[in-house]
Parts: sequence; structure tokens; C-alpha cells
Amino acid sequence: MRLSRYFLPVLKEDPKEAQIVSHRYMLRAGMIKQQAAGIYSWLPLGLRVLNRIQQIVNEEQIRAGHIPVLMPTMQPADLWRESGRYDDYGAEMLRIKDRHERDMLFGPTNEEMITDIFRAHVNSYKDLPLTLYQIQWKFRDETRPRFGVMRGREFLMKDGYNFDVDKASALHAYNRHMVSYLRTYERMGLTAIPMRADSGPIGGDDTHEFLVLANTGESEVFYDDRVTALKLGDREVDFDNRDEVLGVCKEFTTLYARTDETHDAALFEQIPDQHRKVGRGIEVGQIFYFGTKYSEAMGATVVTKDGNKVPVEMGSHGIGVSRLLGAIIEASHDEKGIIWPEGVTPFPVGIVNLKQGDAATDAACAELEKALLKQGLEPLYDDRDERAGAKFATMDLIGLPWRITVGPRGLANGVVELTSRRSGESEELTAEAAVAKLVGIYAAHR
Ligand code: 5CA
Repeated sequence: MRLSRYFLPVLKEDPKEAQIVSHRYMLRAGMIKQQAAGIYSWLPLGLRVLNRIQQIVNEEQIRAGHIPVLMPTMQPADLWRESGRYDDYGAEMLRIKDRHERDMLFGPTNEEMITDIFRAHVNSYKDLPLTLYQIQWKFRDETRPRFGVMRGREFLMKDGYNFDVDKASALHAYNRHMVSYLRTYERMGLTAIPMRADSGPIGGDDTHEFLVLANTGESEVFYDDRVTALKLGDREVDFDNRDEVLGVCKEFTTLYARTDETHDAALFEQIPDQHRKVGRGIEVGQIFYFGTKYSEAMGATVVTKDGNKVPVEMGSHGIGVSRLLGAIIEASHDEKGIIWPEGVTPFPVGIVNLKQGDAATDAACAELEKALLKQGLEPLYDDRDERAGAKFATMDLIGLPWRITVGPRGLANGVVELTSRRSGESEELTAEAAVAKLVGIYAAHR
């Protein structure tokens, strides 16, 4: 992509409505535009990151054996009357009447609808276990939408639902989600800590939230700081092996880590002083086990091996896909702008041409662009007729993790400059060596 032809409406001034750094940078970098309170358009750069995040979520769900579906955003109220939540959900639910005066709503979550799909098509233990998930827009008429995509009214969520024949199998599904989420967030360059939480309007007795530590987070968190050092890494987990999956969950949930909703002061005091921490966190996901809450109310049953008809065991599992952009920026930025982790960056590398219009420099940039494209690394090439300082400032603001700077002086010596956004360090090397180095770096992320 050439910047001269792209749509990157960068703002020079800090937008005054933005109270936190991620919101400020998303507006300044031309990633989103607000259309109403808590409702945003996704501009090209923001959409690229949103798509990367969705891709990672999809890959990790499929790795865990979960199956994608897509349900509508609009739902009939009658489904929610069956579960009893139509009255319970309150003012957060956006209620709409169609032209026939039928009660509809913009879905805030999909337990009822997925249960309806299940009961229409599945009735035997032989078809279980089954986990269906989607990535779809949700609407919650939040009292205080704020911080940009962090607390939106319309927001993108991955919501997954497991169906199992008994409680032990459903708890395995819960654990499987926990492990798949750990890997999902790590691939995005995040440390997200599973914390025991409260189940709120979804219901049920087992639930964990995943929190990214950040002082702008909306939740107060209490934890043993040794949890922040735990990493799943690229170890292979057999998602069908219940003991192995449970083992990973135990590894990540044994140290104390809770939100204020479930905080236990007595337990907390037992943590050694130097590891006992109170902080704030951004909730980027939550998993729930709620058993037969919805299946019983809505008549979703299966026949077991012994021929008994039982309500199916369920849980639901969410990831805040659009919120993740905010969380990643809160966790990874400096005073110049965003620093995207390689896993989610909108472009893997930027090219800065220091002397636009100079035939040799233009040709070297075009050739570099071609070589990168050939390796599947689409660069954002700043080919505008601008000062070097302005080009660097744009690159720093939009946060591509790598930049290649091409100028006549370097070319005279046969080199370009490769700069890391994170460390600020540069090295001079041939264009071929720069491409090879980036190929190596991104091999671990794609
Ligand atoms: N049905 C369950 C799981 S599928 C559910 O709705 N869970 S939830 O309420 O915890 O939402 C899942 C995730 O969506 C949250 O962890 C959070 O990351 C994200 N989320 C929730 N509300 C908002 C919002 N107003 N703006 C942006 N993201 C949100």
C-alpha cells in the first residue's frame, strides 16, 4: 500500500474527548471515527488491526476444535421471554419494534439463540461434545460508554457456546476455552491473567475473567505478581486430553488473582509482601459454566447412552474483540504513538523514502516493496512528498513495529536502514538482508 493513495486521516492535535491514551491514539492515527456515543466507524488502518485480531481468535478457536457459525444481530424478543431474561436484562438491552409491532432486540449476547439452534437440530449424546462460536457485533446500551472502543455500545465480540452431555465434559469445555484464550492473548503480545470473577447477568457458578493489567483499566484487581511471569508459549496442548488441559488451567489459576467482585482479604494477606499487588485491569474476555440454566428453560435436551433424556450442559465464553485494540495500545505505546506487537500490526513494515522524486531512491523503494510483497509482507510505503521528520512522525504514531528507511546516502553504500519501533535501534544492511530479517521475525507470528 502506498500512503499517497491510502486513506489515513491522521490528526495533528490531541482530540479533547479522549481521556485515555488508547482512545487518543486510535483517533489520531485515523483508525476509528465516532458516529454516536459508543458507536464507531472503522477506518482502513483500524479495520486492518480488527481483522488481524479476528484471524487470531478464529485460528485459536479452530485449533481447540470449536466450530464457527454466524447468528443475526437482530433477535426476536420471544426467545428471551423463554429464558426469562427479556424482563431481567434491563435498560442495557436495545429494544426495537418492527413494522408489525413485533418485539425485537439488538443482541447483547446469544445464549438463547444458540440454544434455539441446538434444540432444533441435536438430540443425542452421539452429537456431543459440540462448541459453536461466532464473531459478531453486539449492542449494549451502556450507561457510560467511554474510552473509545474500550466500552462501546456497539462492539465486536467473539462468543462461544459449549454443549456437553454431563458436568464433567462441560467443565472440560470450560478449561479448553481457558487454554485457548491464553494462547490467543499471547499471540497478540498481551499478558491476560485469568481471574476468578462474578457471573453477572449470564449466570452460573464458575467464571473467570481475563485481565490485562493497565492503570486505566475499569476493574480493580488483587493478585500475586508471579502470575504475570506465566507463559503458555508455543507448547502443543492436546485439547482432547482432559488431564493435560486441566493441568495448564491449574498452572495459571493457582496463584491468587481476583477481581474486586470475588476478592478475599484473608487469602490475599497470605501472599508474601513483595508479591502482593493491587492494581487495575482491562477485561478482555470471560468464560462461564452455567450448566442447564438455559437448556432447562428452553427445552434443549439430549438422550444419554442409557436412554435418559436430560437437559444439555452448557457454558458460554466471550472475547472482547474490538476492546482488544484499546487494551493492546494501553499495554504497548510510548509518547510518540502506538507500538503494535508483530502479531496484530496493520502492516508488518513501513518504508520511508527520504528523497521522493529522486529516480534512484524511488526505484529502490519500489523494488523493496516488491520484494516484501513477494514474501507476503505487505509494506506501507510512505511515498508522499513530505519532509523526513513528518514521515517518521506518522510512522511512529501508527506504530508499525519495523521501518525501513531508504535514502540516497545509504544507497550509495548499498544499504538501507532497518529500525525497530519498540527499541528505537537501527541497523544498516542491504535491502535483501532487511527483507530476510523481517521474514525471519514474522515467521513466528503468521
Ligand atoms: N455471553 C457471555 C460470553 S459469550 C458474555 O456476554 N460475556 S461478557 O459479558 O463478559 O462479554 C464478553 C466480553 O466482551 C467481555 O469480557 C469484554 O471484553 C467484552 N465487552 C463487554 N462489554 C463490552 C463493551 N461495552 N464494549 C466493548 N467490549 C465489551
